[in-house]
Amino acid sequence: MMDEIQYAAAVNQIGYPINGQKTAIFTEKTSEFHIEEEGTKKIVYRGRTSQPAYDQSSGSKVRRADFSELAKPGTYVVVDDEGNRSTPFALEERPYRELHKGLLKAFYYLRCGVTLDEKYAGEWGHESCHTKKGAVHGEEGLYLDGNGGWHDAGDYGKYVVAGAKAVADLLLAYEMYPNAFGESIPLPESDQVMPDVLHECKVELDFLFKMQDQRSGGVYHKLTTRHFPGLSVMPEDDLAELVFSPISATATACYAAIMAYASRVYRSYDPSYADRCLHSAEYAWEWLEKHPKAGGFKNPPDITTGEYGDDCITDEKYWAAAELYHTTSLEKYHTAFQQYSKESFPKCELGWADVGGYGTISYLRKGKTDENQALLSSLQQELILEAERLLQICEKDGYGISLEEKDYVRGSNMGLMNRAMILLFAMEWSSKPEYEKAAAQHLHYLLGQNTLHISYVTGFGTHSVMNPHHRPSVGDHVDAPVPGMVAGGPNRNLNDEIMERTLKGKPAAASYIDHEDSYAGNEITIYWNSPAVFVVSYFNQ
Ligand code: 9MR
Ligand code: ZN
Repeated sequence: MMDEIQYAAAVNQIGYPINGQKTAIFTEKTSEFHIEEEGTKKIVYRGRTSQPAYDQSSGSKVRRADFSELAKPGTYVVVDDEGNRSTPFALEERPYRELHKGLLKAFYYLRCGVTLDEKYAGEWGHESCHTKKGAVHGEEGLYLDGNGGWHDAGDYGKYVVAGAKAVADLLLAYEMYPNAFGESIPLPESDQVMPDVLHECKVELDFLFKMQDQRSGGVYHKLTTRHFPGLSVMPEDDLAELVFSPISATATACYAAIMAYASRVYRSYDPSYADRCLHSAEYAWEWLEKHPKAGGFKNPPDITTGEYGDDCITDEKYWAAAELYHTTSLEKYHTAFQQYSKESFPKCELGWADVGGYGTISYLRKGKTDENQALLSSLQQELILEAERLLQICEKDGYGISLEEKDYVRGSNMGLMNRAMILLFAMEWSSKPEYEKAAAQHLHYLLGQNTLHISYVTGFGTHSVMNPHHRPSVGDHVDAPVPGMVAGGPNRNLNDEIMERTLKGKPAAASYIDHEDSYAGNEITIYWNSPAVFVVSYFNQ
């Protein structure tokens, strides 16, 4: 089935907004195509494809087609001139409503420390997990509560820098595109007062509070077992001792940033919660001031779970200063921000390690004050330049996205969604329609318009990821994976055994196997879902 499909046009398997850009990608042979209504087979559109062009990342020649003119709602298939049929897709006013809720619901499925009831979790429910206190590494006899939050990924660890990126994307999505969040998912906490996305982020924020050392303000890097459990171990059966890894500067700075940000967002719903967020952010900042030389995190010798190591701490401090300044308008944070901004690090990156983009966007969104004109415009300029650079890559790419061959590395789908975010940020200061169109291509790729014709979101699309490297999806005896989760995606470095064994010699964009053992290509994480929520929010307003 999969082989057959790969000769047909690659499309966004969910669909396209009526007023959006609609594209399909063909192999080099097809020059004419038509579009049929799925049920009646009535032909509603005929078109020609572009000339074939070599696409470096997929190692093949492709032709593009744009059928944006077709604006009649319905379910369609694209048929090429040899009769090959694409998967069906919808043209609708808002085709991503369910997808948007599904991507957000994934965070609910990743909740730790609570029972996932059938009422909300359906067949993917499980008992509560990881509820015991954790031992503080290096402090004999000290045990602390670390209940709650989200499991990070395919594993059950809880890592501060990863959580901060995920919450930042969700809060940005909510603040920038609130209309996308009108519908309830629903969650156990859903009420008519606060949008579900803020309820969900609160789950993680409430956990993050517990990661702060009350004696110093510093933040423990992570809370995990010492080693990863087996792949089919359900969360409630993962009973090894939990350990708070030592405080790190990156965790502390990301914590200060996300708490300062949260305090703005939650203020109108719960002022005392907002105060608590801000006080703890400032306390974390004090720790950073007292430990100017603190370096990146390294796993202690007895711990082998994810390291989330990072030697450059300037971007984390830059982000923290930006959010604290944005929230408080205090000159000391502005001074610090200006100071850090002079150093050289990427100012438009949105990863868990390179967080400069969050600092930049926070500063830009605060807007004009009396003293900051020059820095404001230079950062704006930098963002636009980055968007322009990405646009140029899109123009050369066969699938219209901004990943180059070298960018298909572990978590390439995060790179994909992060770059779409940058294009959408740029729209705020230079509303070029090309930015929006390019961002849409990134989403189309994620949902099936790629060389493998696969939707990288579990449960969404005709051919979507079925075997993610995600422990509950492996261990729960349910055939279908937990839905709404974004897989890491193609990774030309083939960093796991199954990739190494089965994908040698494949082009970069085809370096992917839908296999549960493929942690370097088929894992899911909170911070691969979160930028997808952001991007889908834009297109779901
Ligand atoms: O995605 C992360 C990758 O970039 C790093 O090289 C790797 C090693 O630290 O960690 C990856 O993140 C994993 C984390 O360490 C543990 N949870 C699952 C993450 C996704 O694979
Ligand atoms: Zn858990």
